[in-house]
Amino acid sequence: MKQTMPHAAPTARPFTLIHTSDWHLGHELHGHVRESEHDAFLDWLLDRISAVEADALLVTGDIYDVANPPISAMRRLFGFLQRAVTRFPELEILILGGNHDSAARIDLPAALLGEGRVHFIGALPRREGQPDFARMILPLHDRSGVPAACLAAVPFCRPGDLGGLDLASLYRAVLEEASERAEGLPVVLTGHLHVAGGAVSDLSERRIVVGGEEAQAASLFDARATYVALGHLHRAQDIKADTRVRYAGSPFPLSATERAYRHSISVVTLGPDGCAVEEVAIPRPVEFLSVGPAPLPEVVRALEALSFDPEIPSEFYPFLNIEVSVEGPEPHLTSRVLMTLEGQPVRLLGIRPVRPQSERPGEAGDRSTLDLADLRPDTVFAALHARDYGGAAPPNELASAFAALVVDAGLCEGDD
Ligand SMILES: [Mn+2]
Repeated sequence: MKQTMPHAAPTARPFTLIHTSDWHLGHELHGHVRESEHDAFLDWLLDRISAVEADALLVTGDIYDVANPPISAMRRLFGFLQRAVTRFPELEILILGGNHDSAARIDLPAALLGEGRVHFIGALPRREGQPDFARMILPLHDRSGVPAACLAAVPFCRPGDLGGLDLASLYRAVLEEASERAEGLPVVLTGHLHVAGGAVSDLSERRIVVGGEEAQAASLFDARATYVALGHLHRAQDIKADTRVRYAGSPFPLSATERAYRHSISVVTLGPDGCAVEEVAIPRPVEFLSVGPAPLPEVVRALEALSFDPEIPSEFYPFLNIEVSVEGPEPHLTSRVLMTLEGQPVRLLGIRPVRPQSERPGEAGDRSTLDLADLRPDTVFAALHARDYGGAAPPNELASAFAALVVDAGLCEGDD
């Protein structure tokens, strides 16, 4: 039997948590639903919880793809939680709000569940305008019911949530309070934000602000937290900091630019000497294929050479992204490609004409080559500002306000 201080007993099993993030339930890729991929991931995740005998599961935000997700997405989350608590009644679960989530929607089931083992933290808990530490700093129990870690759950914070604080002061206050309340137990801190130093995909790198917030410095976190579990960036990665800071990444590619990522969950063990992270790769049920950029005849040959499994169910048809190098207008490009693919078990994401010296989409330049789908609200805003104000870029404050507006309007998409 475990003693009252299991973390200090040499024979005790280390506290094990699974960190995963950015599920984006309800996501569609160019009109193709991802439900079967989510189901495959969630089934696999339940088996991993069992295999590693996890004490806790942290899902660090962007649970849903949009603030107003379809009922099917909510049913998927609740179905998963129901299976998880039935199979693992001692498992502690955190469902954290991200910038894509409606904080109120994430918080809603909390009232129903009370102080159980499933914690929903959508909005930053506040009391009389100030952060309510009692509701965001919680003990995490191991499977035998003994408090083994201290969770400081900070969700995605909109500027209005902070009650006059900035993010750095909020994190400072949370860390101070958590290390006090932890009474020697390891502190696990969460966040859903963009921390500088994190690699972002091509689509995100050009943004001035990400997710309505300027990128934050990694110095936000220090060694008072044994592990910092982050969400927002879709590529699994460590962030260089004074303690272990990690993005778990999303469970599968949410855009064509994410197809080369290694998607994984992070299995974190907390011991008296800190933490250890094991990255466990998630099997990818749907292939992401890419052809080009190459001239049309080469693209057609490459498409003809693709071999597909005719038995594959339609919801697992591979995704295919095509880029064709063009010198000028190619009126038959789309029909030629579609003809080649006719009847093939594949889901087309796009056929993009690429000019030899064309600039990257979304940047000022030859706008005639831009695809509507590639235009980003912030780059359009910057271009309009430059047109109307003598070529000047929008000042930071204005750009931030616009980005916050885009997030609130639910128009934010891409890598986070
Ligand atoms: Mn996000």
